[in-house]
Amino acid sequence: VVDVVCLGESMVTFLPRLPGRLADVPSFDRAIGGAESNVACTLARTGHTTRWISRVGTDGFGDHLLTAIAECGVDVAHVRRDPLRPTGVYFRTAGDRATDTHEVAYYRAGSAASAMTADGLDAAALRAGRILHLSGITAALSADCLGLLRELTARRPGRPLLSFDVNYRPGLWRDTARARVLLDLARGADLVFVGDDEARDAWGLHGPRAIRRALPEPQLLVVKQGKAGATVFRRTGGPDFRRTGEPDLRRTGETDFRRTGEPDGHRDDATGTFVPALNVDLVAATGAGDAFAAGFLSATLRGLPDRDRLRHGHLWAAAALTVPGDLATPPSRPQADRLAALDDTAWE
Ligand code: KDG
Repeated sequence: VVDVVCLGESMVTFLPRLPGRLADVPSFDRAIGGAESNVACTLARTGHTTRWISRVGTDGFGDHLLTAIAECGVDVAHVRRDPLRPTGVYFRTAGDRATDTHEVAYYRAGSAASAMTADGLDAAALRAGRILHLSGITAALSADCLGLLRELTARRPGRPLLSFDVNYRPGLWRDTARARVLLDLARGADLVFVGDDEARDAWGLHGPRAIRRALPEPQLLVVKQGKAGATVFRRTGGPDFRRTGEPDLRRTGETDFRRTGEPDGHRDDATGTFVPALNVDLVAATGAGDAFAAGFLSATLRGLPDRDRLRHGHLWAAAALTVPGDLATPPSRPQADRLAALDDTAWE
């Protein structure tokens, strides 16, 4: 069994050598990007088994993505090649560090990945993970991709634990009203990551509690609050957690169930668990959300308590915030465990 299967579009990314507007930057360095493959690569770098499922063109950019992602230790054997459609690419500027704003230019309309459908993918390979990780970016790529996400987020017996990062990308949603579909998709997941800024911009929801009220279904809801930190809400017991059959989560749930002593084993945690983020010198925020998700998922696979899951998320995000590209080397497991175990005062 693979620890985490990630599905989504990846692109060859062009990062500027110099700051400035897209109109002025003279040269770029090639890197790789793609929220879901970032999660797969980051997890693989710390020893988890991961698989990335997608489609790329038969062009050189497709070759490069496959090689680079496989070099991180990710299984890419189930990525399909499309001879008729290109691999997506995108360019971005270094942006303004103070405001963390940058320009992004996507060249991905009609890409190989935008033609992903459930029929065109290997269903057994998709289901083979303890966790299947998806993101809302896929929903914006095409009607086919939205259909695929709808299918994968449908609550069906025997599916893997479903992790969903909302990843609202305004540049991909011409019509903000359409982004409400991300809320429906998130409702089908067991574990959801969402930024409070994304929830405000895409759904008009303000603050962690309002988000939880609108999204009560996921067993775990993680609301990222930018530089302040993140809050996790957990629903213990109940049919959802029994259905997932994910061993570490079940163990945690049973302990909580015995402690709460509620007859149906169901308890909503209305306040959530908040953990402050680390203070870092920001280089580029791109990829930090993916690193956060990878850290949280790693700790989840290891059955760590919620507070430590958030701490691992923050630690891994800090590594990504301090490099220009999407991918950073996360702290080693012993290092991360040592830092996550520091007492609360060190984390304030
Ligand atoms: O999370 C980082 C991603 O946003 C970046 O790699 C590009 O996947 C990407 C996207 O679609 O924006």
